[in-house]
Amino acid sequence: MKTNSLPIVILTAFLLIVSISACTSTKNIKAASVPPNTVIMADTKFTPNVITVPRGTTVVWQNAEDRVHTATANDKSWNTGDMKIGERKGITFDKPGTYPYHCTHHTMLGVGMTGTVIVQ
Ligand SMILES: [Cu+2]
Repeated sequence: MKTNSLPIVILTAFLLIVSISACTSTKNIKAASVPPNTVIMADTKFTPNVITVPRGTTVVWQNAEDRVHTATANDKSWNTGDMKIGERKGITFDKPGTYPYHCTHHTMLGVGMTGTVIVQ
């Protein structure tokens, strides 16, 4: 019995290692292909969490996971609305300032999925 199950254990371990390395390389490709002034929505986080841009820049939010997210100004002055996986939406910032925002679906009492746009 034990001798027969050994190849299965080895095969399972091999497949596990292959799938882990596949995940790692996918992440690397994603990070390398992110355009400038883009905030990725993944793992229920905004990445980068704080983005600094010159005035007149269009910041693009890109949802990279299968959860609906929004980027919504805390003062409600701008809002991407609901975004599904693969969607990209841009907001143009003409006035210098600090713009804290959040996802309406994953924030409670100001804690959770939050970010900041700093316009210089
Ligand atoms: Cu969200």
